[in-house]
Amino acid sequence: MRTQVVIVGGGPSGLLLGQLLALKGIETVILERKTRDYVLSRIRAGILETGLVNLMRKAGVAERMDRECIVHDGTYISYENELFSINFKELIDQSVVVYGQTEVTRDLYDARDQIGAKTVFEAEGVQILDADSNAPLVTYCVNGVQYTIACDFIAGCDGFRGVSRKTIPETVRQEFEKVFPFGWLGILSETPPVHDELIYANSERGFALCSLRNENLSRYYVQCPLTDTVEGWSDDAFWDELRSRLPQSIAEKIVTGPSIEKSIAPLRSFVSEPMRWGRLFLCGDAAHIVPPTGAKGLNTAASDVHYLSEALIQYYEHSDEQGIDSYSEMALARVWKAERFSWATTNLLHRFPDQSGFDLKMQRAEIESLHHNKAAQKWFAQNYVGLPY
Ligand code: RFL
Ligand code: PHB
Repeated sequence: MRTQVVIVGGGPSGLLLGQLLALKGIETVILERKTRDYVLSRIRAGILETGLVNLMRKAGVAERMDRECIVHDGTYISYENELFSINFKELIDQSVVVYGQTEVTRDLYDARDQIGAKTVFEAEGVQILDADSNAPLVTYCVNGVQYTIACDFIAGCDGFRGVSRKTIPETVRQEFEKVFPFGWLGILSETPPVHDELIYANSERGFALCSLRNENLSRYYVQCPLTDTVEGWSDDAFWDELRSRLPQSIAEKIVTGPSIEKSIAPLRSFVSEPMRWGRLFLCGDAAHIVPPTGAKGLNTAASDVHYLSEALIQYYEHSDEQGIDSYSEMALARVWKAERFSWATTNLLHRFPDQSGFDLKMQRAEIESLHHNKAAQKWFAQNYVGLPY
């Protein structure tokens, strides 16, 4: 088999890239390790920057998103019993939208079905061969039968635990990592959200986040030790803990109900450089991870997809290699800014096991500056809605 671009990973990065390339007549094959239902059952991001919203429109997959998404002109931050808002619209005349990653992925799979592009599910043992030559190959197995695809390029969109990044030799690859000493316990519940905008809470008992998917679907998180397990957290214990971390006026309005999903995610900052090796390009979580505090993961994956799709289109339409040559540098410049914002908001809003009295005073001073200083708010707003690309 032969195709122009093999995309390893059928998550949002791989699917969006496939769609943008298909619009220009560039043929792709997506190799996904799991089933479609499995990919669609993962509850992850909820906040989309304008950049991603625009890419969805450019890819021709925005119809349902434009109809169903909820526009948020700002967000709320609480510190113990105080609550204040940062209004993006007033500060920088921009906003973000609430539309779940599950929905983004579903829309992209539906669009891929419509164009009849090939997606292989349950592709096992994917291997990328000769990526540093002009004739790379990708091999994989389905039901024990091995297949080989010859291609021009490979897009490694296979997430943090995929094979693509590890294909880049250790002599070339440099990894930068910070693992935070806590995770997020998240639940999804079919209850009306407590607030119409998100609330990021720093409390004595740790961080909490009130988010949502729609008017009857709430998403809440609490910071928890990495040793905690989902089984160890009953729904009642979760609701009690969440309430204890929110200002009283909010806590008393929480509508509780059974959780329909409950999971624990560790928090990590991670970047692998470079994002290109020969004809292999890394995209999204395959190359970088952010702690979810700034809602940047999926959005940073989207900016990679933008740079890579433009580079490949430039190559196929004009035989111009300038875009593919500068991809890694362009993508990484924006990645590091998102890493900085996510790291800074994580440090600002969580309680750390070894935090001293001085550290707490510094956190409080920074939150107060965000509360009262327009310049600090503007910096936060610009980063939260997403830096331009
Ligand atoms: P994904 O989504 O991990 O998809 C990778 C796909 O590759 C497949 N795969 C393989 N396929 C073939 N062969 C292999 N060897 C393979 N290995 C893996 C996997 O099955 C999978 O389908 O990466 P992608 O596409 O780069 O997308 C990245 C986003 O998923 C991620 O950044 C966000 O979910 C992060 N994130 C958030 N991002 C935001 O922008 N806003 C948010 O509000 C937000 N909230 C979150 C989040 C992530 C969270 N968790 C659970 C980590 C909240 C949470 C709790
Ligand atoms: C979510 O709704 O899942 C969500 C929202 C904002 C974040 C992280 C996750 O910063």
